[in-house]
Amino acid sequence: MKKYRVRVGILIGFLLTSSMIALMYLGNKLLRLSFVPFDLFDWVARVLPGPIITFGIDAMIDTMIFLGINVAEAAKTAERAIAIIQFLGVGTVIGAIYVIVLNRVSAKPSAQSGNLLGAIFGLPLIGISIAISNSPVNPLSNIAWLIILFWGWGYLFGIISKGYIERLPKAEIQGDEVRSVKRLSRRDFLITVGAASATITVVGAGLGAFLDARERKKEQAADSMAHETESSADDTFPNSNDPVMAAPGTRPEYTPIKNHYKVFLKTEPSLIPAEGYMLPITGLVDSPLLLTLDDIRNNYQSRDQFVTISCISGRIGTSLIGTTQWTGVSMQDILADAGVQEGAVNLLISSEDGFFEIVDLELIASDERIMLCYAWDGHTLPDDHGFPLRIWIPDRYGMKQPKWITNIEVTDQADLKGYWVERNWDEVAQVKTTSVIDTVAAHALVTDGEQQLVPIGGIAYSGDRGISRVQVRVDSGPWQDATLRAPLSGTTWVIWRYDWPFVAGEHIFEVRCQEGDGTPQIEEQRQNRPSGATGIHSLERSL
Ligand SMILES: Nc1nc2c(c(=O)[nH]1)N[C@H]1C(S)=C(S)[C@@H](COP(=O)(O)O)O[C@H]1N2
Ligand SMILES: [Mo]
Repeated sequence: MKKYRVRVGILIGFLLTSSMIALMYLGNKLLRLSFVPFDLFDWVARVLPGPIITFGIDAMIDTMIFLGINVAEAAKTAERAIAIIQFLGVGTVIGAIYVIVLNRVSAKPSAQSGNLLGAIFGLPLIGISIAISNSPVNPLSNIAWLIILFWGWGYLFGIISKGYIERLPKAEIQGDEVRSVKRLSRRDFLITVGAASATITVVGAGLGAFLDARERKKEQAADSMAHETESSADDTFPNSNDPVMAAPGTRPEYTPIKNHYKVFLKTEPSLIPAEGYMLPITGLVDSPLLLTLDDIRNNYQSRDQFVTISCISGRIGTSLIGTTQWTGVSMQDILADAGVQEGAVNLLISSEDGFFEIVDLELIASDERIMLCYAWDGHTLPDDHGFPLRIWIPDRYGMKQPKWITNIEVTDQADLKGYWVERNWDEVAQVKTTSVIDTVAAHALVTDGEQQLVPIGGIAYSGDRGISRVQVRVDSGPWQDATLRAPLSGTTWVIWRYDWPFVAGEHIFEVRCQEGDGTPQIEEQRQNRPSGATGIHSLERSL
């Protein structure tokens, strides 16, 4: 029997899997059907032990920082690319195994064994996808679509392999004994298969990308309309009269929503349909509640708060931080309605994406600011940022503050841990006070008499503990006090600036700060894990 080479199986696996990914992508963009590579990736990320996940994320982020890539923007893109490569790898390896097994048992490839292969590849993945997918399409349609794809993949694997094996190698065709040259040589056969597969891949992926771009454009247009009508204009801000102006190049004090960092577990953010949404508040309560979004908006006193939120996994100088206005209702008011019973110690908050966290009831009782939030920047909470509801807890990193809340349970269990706490991140996750240099604005010199000054500026942030002092030093000289702009609130970052007497050359700029009560920020370099990064931020500039 003519041998079926493993590398041919690898090639066919690669081609067919690429085409399948392209079709899945198209199905996802056209009809919002599941995109299995992301589901597989999300599932793997959830079941792998915490240290491996953390190692993987760290390695990815270190690489990006090394390459000078904006982490906040690029991290998800990288994850998605890895997800697709992973899936492609699985399909290709399964193809190779098929060939190895056939050779072992001296069997010829066939449609039947191909079907079996498709089932082996597809059934576990269909299970995973149905369990974890973001797809809003009903599961039966998704299952049907995925069965067609995986079955087609396996069937084609079988018959393409069969066709390949039955064709004569090129060398034999060129020999004398060949009677009929009508049959393609193996090489030509593979080229035909490759061309067909490449066509499907390119057309599917291209059409999908086109639809995606169109959808995004629409969303952006809708977004910018929504946020233009809002009077985000600075003159309505509480600090609009402060004469201290940010140094040119400092990040905006109030983060445009589209630039706000996003962190979410899965490859894609969760989507909760507005229709029919209800929040159950259950457990150790006198009267369990089932609240609609309107109940929450209309039946409780609403409160607005300017808030800076940041991610515990950020490094010194992180871009995973942003400021906007949060609107919601005090958790105390809602719990008062439910009536917390004797013995309860924690809230267990669960989210659509499988995320969960606990909040200490004593903390809630001591801080009326803790809110169930339904709006950002005066508008319904954006999907990416947790629609319909998220919680705000002052002075805690984002990891303690679930988005996309689906359930709140009042519990007497004291030893529960949240999603990231189970994965060895800090249980309290109090914000570590930090200061960052955003700009050394050598292009925007100001003159003070004879002297030319370079505006240097950035932010300082301490959760809700205030900032009383920011200091800058150049080339390890003396620490100089910066000027502080009044913040939007006691729970946002503070914009600072320092006008430095210009001296040409290469310089190192450093910044440090103190909290409201004079407590200095921790200057010692500590990595983000487990409790949030500390250390002095510095910039090198040649002027
Ligand atoms: N349901 C859910 N909530 C979540 C997360 C998540 O992955 N799922 N990530 C948390 C983390 S780690 C951070 S830093 C913040 C980020 O909020 P943002 O994406 O709105 O900036 O959300 C928090 N809440
Ligand atoms: Mo985070």
